[in-house]
Amino acid sequence: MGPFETVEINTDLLIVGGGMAACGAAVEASYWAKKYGLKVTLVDKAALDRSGAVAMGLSAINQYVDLNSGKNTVQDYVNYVRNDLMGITREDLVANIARHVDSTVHLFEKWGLPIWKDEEGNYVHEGRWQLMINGESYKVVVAEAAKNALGIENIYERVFIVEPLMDGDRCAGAVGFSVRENKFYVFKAKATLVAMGGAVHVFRPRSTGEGLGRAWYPPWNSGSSAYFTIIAGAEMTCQEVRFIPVRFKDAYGPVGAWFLLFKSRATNALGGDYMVERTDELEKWLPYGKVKPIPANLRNWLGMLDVMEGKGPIYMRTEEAIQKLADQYKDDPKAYKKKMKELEEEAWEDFLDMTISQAILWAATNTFPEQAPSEIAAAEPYFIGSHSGASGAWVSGPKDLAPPEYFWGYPNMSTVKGLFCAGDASGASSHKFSSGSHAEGRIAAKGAIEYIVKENPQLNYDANQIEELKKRIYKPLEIYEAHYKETTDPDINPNYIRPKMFMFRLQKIMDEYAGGVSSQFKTSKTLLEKGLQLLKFLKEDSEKLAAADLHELMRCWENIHRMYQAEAHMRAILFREETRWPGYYFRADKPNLDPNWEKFVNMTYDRKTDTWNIFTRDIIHIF
Ligand code: SFD
Ligand code: AMP
Repeated sequence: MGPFETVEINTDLLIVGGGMAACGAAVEASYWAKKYGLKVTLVDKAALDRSGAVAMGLSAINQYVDLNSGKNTVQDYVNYVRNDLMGITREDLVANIARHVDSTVHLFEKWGLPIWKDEEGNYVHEGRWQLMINGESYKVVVAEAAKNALGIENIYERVFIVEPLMDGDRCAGAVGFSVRENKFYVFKAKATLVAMGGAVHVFRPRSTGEGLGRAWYPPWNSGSSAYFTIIAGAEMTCQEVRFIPVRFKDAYGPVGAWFLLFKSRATNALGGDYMVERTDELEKWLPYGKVKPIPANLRNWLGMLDVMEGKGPIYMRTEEAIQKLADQYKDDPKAYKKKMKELEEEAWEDFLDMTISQAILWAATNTFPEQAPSEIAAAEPYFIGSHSGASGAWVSGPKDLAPPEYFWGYPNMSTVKGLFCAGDASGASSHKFSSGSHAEGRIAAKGAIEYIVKENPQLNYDANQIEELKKRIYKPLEIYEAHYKETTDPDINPNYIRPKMFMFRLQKIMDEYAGGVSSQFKTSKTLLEKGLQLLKFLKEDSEKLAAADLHELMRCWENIHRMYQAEAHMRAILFREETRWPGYYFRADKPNLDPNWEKFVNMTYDRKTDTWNIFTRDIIHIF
């Protein structure tokens, strides 16, 4: 392959990623950039219309605080998030998003997103914070607004960003390659906003050979945000806080609409309701065992205990929930029939809007949700700072809310100058979901423009450094080309490892040593230490990754990104000597919650010496 042309783009603000946070950033940055005569550029590995987690659409907006109604306050939302994360939360960041998220939702509606309305014209709530939407085209609607704001000439699609460009301790842009053309991209920027989503397929998924690629979160979110920020030297936080969602088994359909809108129960195979039968267990996890709603990880944990006792499978009682809702109309046969039809439609639409494969699985297994329950199960771990996990970069809070310890100049700037983060890329501010990620993208973009205007950094670029990066990034193509003819089967070769095999090795390590599905989410100091040893060998072998084409080259780099997320995770779990989120992971050698560990676990990585520095930071309450 090759030669590879080097394309240089000079800009003021570079937005890396094209998902919810990046689209929010694009809209906000364009507004301020016009005012100050600045240039904003966006780069996405895929196509904006359907890239990222919202590719298939969504059926709910999970964060809407509804401040205008007077029913909820910002503090209510902060309390909810803090409790759900067992106390580990940056209140300033959560509050900042909560006070801005409603306006983002109103923008979505203005741009054409259909939000369900009741007879009085009010939004239909799924739960206290969630709104129902007809969201199959959610991402298309949000992307269109971003494209209109930025101008198509400022958007680069199908360019995979590998890593940051640095000027000393400042972030000075990013480098990557086109996955379709022989072009190496060098983006030189005064500020860079990272929004490349979370990480999937770090752990072995439940769906392996037969359904590989099916996961709850998108498999193409491969830890690029984490890698980019770690390599830049940014302080990271909550790397131990993975998210394990309970999902409809095998096609990973979300459960929120069932639990909240349909008010369904989940029961074990014997009909027992673990949320009722196991309330005693919650006493062990006080004070968080007694909060309402019960934290997501504890809800998981109660179900897991049933499975470990042989009471599985666990079922979502769809048939019971639909029947109960329809029964309210049972005195009027016509109204009853109409209601049943409506409920059936809502049940199917929930998945058709968001996780089409779940609807396909229902069809393939002759499942009628109004007649029979469906199996649910705890999925493999994901790294997602925007949902019920918290991993990401440690970022500055807003001046008016953050205590001095949490403020260093510009909202959402990481500890690296000029490097901003939002959505899954920023940590310790969970439960932002699609809407809050968009709002946080807007906050971060405004902060980044302020940084450019105030500091106007004059950056230096080392041409040799760029040439070296280019060589290193394309190296897997050279390795393959040099050796693939030496064996009959190009998959098996003593000179290289292909990215799929490399990913399987990573997933095996994580699954068996860091508490994946097959280890029932349990791990310990000794297991983690062994896992880290094996990861070291994998890291050595990453130098031998080989790619047959540009697509496979992307797979190579995706897996290197995943590997760094994996290492940060294992080191953080090892460091936190307690079990704080039993339904996310269980440290079998430290089986209790320890109030002394009500702290953030943060870390930095030094690339030159390949060493990690891990430490704690205090939780400072602002409410
Ligand atoms: O039901 C590179 N989410 C839900 N949010 C809601 O508000 N409501 C729901 O109903 C939600 N549910 C749900 C959700 C997600 C999924 C997959 C399902 C169901 C099935 C969560 C939100 O979607 C999520 O919180 C946000 O999308 C997070 O936003 P952000 O911007 O942090 O991530 P992204 O949207 O995935 O975008 C990532 C972008 O980065 C690009 N990218 N670009 C260049 N170079 C690289 N190396 C890159 N790596 C990645 C991607 O292409 C993408 O553009 S429910 O389950 O709760
Ligand atoms: P999910 O589909 O599981 O991602 O959930 C969507 C939203 O509903 C998230 O905000 C969850 O925290 C919330 N949620 C899901 N199940 C429950 C439950 N049983 N109790 C309270 N909130 C829930």
